[in-house]
Amino acid sequence: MKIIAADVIVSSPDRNFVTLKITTDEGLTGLGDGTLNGRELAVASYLTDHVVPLLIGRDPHRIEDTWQFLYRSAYWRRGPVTMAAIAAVDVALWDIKAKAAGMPLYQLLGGASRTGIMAYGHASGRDLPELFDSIRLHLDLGYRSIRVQTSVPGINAVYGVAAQPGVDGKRYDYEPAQRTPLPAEEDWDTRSYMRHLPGVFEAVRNEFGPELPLLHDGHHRMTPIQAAKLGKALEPYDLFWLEDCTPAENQEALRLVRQHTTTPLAIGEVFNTVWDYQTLIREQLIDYVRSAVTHTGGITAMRKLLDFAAQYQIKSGIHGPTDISPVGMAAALHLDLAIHNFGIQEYMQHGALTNEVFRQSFSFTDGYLHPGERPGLGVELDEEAAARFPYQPAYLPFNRLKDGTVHDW
Ligand code: EZ4
Ligand code: CO
Repeated sequence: MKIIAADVIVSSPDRNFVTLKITTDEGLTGLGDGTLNGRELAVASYLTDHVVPLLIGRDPHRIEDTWQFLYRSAYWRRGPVTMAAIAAVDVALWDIKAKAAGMPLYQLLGGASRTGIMAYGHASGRDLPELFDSIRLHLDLGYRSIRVQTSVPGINAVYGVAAQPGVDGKRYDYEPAQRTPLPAEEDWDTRSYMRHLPGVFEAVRNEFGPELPLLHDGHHRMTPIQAAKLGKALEPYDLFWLEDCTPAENQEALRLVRQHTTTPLAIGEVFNTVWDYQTLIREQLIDYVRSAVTHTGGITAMRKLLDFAAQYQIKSGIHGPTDISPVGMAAALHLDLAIHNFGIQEYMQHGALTNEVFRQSFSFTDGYLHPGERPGLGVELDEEAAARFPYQPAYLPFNRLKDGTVHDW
């Protein structure tokens, strides 16, 4: 088999997505996701201008060789743009291989290790009644694990808080990228946040009881000692995890956090290779790996990363916001089903327009996802629908402190 075409499709139904479609001389096609929120066109160009010409004529079955070729022949290694582009190719090739085998992809990864994939959803509120409503809405949607994000008195706009939770048919969850010509400016104060958050978790536990798995995302905003203090303060509320408590480019920072708290730690949605985790995994400084298949070099690289993590009883918590396309989500679900050290899967539901462009075949029943039994990833791209939604510039917001200093968002 030979690759005869590779097309990059940028479409913006509910938001921007970068999709790679690889076509073979035998008529099989494969899809890969290269969406990098707010920097989509950089990946599209990397693929169109620098990768697609290298793919024509290659044997699509040689996935490992193609991965190594793209990674090493560029000379310039790592980085979100490069690794998203490699991921798009890698996932498209796995889609083709599984279609050629006539099997759902998870079968080629070793088969199912479980019957369903536990998912968590995003609840949020500006105050406790709104937060409780949002948690109830998510329980009604079938979620059995819930991420809790809250507004903070004195801060105007906080990451993760949906403006209109569950009303009038609008999105019930949080979509951070905004179709604005400039990034939106939000504000932040770590001391107010740290004072407010434990009381919110206490109230949620009192309302919903001790069993419900609760998660929280710190979104890289604390210093190590602040993160240690927050982790300790949240211990009575038995979190499933505290995510991205520090920026963690400095992996050693997590040593300090770890010495002070038994709250489980999850990190890595902005990482893109196993090297970003080397100290974190070897020294057992985290409990969950948060990378997205889409941003970490695809199935091939994620499998190696998660196998490394497994040696230390560290589990998966694959990134699954709406800025991962249905193609990237499907790749995550096949991997989740196959690996032994599965932890939990983030699942924000895509909007109606996105589902018009991407025909998905996964299921979500009683809180558990399953990728389905179609050969390959199980996702089809409707290119005519995709063409109806051209690219629209959109940016993630950023934070400034009260004195104007730029802060992690
Ligand atoms: O802010 O994917 O845990 N989930 C997250 C996400 C990220 C977005 C950024 O594009 O932190 O909501
Ligand atoms: Co996060």
